[in-house]
Amino acid sequence: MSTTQPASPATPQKPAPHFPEQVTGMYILAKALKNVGIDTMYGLVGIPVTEFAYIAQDLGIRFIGFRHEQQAGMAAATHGYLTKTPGVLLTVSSLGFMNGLTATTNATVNCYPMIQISGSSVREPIDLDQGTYEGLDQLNVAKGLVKAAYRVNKPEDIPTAVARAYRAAVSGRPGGVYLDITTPCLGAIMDHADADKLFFQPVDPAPAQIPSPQAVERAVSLLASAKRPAILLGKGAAYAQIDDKIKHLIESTGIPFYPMSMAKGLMPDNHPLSAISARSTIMEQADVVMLVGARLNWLLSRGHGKWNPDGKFIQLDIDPEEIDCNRPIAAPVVGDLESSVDAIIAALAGKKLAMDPAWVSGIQSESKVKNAKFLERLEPQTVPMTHWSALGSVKKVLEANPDVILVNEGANTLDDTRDSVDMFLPRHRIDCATWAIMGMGMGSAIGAAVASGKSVVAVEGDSAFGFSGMDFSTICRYKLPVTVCIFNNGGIYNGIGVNLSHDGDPAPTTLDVKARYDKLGDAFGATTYYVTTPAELFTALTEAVASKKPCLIDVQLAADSGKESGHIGYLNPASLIDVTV
Ligand code: ADP
Ligand code: TZD
Ligand code: MG
Repeated sequence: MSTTQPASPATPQKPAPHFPEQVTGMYILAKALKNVGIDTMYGLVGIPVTEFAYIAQDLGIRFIGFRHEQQAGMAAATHGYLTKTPGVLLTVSSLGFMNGLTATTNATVNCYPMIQISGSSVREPIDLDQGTYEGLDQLNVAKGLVKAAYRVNKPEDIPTAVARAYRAAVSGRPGGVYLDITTPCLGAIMDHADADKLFFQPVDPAPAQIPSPQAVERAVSLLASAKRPAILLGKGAAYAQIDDKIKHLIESTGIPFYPMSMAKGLMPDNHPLSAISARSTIMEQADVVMLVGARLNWLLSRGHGKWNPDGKFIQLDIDPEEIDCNRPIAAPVVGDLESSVDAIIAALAGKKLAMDPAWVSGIQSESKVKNAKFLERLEPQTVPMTHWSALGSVKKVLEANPDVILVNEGANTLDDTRDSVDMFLPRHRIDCATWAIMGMGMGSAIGAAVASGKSVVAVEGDSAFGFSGMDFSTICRYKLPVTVCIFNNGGIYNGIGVNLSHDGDPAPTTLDVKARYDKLGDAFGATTYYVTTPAELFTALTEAVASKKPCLIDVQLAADSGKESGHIGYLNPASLIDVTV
């Protein structure tokens, strides 16, 4: 690692600072990031951030360069989710910033910590709307879409700005933070010795937030009085990395648990207390439900619909504003999950639970019957393949490799994969989550592989893959152990849509059922497969995972496999009966 600011192929044509006595804002920014522990940056360079990326790389920050900023942002967000430290996204001004902002906003919605750092053009002509290069009032665009947004105009403010962005990303409810750094600030020159005095380590950036003893007592009394209690685990619980405490809470009480999609694996899906196959029973019959890092949002019918109208909720969350937002919460426990779960475990000690033993045994026998029935769905070796026959093979391979991280997006491809593939380890399933966005696949797969060093399999609908497909090249360029399976049924939901005008154009949902996606992989030197039977898929995926190299598997499905909107067709306008969702 060099100790002076290095020159780069992109060194701008202006008087250079005298090294090593002087440094630029770019150097201070890289040093400030390094100083707070940032070791990886995802991004896409150009004016005015190219040289900064070179400097950061030279200072030992790994730089993963993408084809599209949105994917770099998805990678940063996933990095943040898996590590509890902010993932960092670097973008250029205007459109680069806007492309990345989608991911930063999505991270905010999903409570993933990340920092988008964007260069921005000279302020004066932006403020006077004089048509400067890539001119956009980025700070004001970002505000309202992210958890916090700051602009830095002076190099001496950079370390403070980085510390503030870091704190904002990881403290309280985590989220996306925007850091705007103007071109003059990046290029400004300071004495090295003066700059060195600016760096500091933020103390305790994500402080514990201890729940009040009364709140804990109220929650525990309610839980203990329940005849049919359930614990609902969300991705906040997975994020908190308190896996042993969650296990202890569940196993010591014997209360059945239901995991939301990304909380699958926090407790093994096949655990005797798993109620994953008894969702309706939990909703309709539980008398007390304890939400642990899960929001009562659309994914849970916002607490309405099927839910037992007389049921009561306990909610453990770090954000006090989340409480009561859809349904009255009888026992809110506001605090960080580690402190809250600790306090609840302590307060439960010696308390007798009123839980009816028939509640657990009922859920267990229901699960047994349903699981056996579900497996029958995956068994037929149907050719051409359906989502189910393909997933029969994917399930076998992934369950034999439980440490592989599964990334998943699509409609039927999402819903059916989530329902088929059991997870056994925490934070091993990453999907399109709260916003159900398409276009997180390649970015999240890259972020997961880089942040964890583990192998990743991305199971992608053919439409979903299209949103981020070009960044498969990034997987290849960085030689990541990622296998991408594209479930090609030729369309959004399926490939049998009919154009009602019959003018020869494809239907709105129709894509390319005959496309050979494997050839895209060939272009970038990946190992590729084109499979048409479950047996071929099993062999290809087994080989691909074992290779720990970039692989792409084109999984040819029948065009009529899949239904409109997967499992959430009821949200379409024509069938939106329950307007509460
Ligand atoms: P899911 O989609 O899995 O149901 P959500 O994203 O809706 O999960 O909910 C996650 C919740 O977890 C958010 O309300 C967030 O405030 C909360 N949360 C995240 N991290 C923590 C933490 N460390 N402690 C307490 N609550 C947390
Ligand atoms: N655009 C964005 C950014 N997010 C979206 N969710 C959509 C559009 C709408 N949409 C869905 O909700 S799922 C989906 C789209 C376009 C793709 C479904 O098709 P697929 O999966 O090929 O990925 P299946 O297996 O064919 O259902
Ligand atoms: Mg499709």
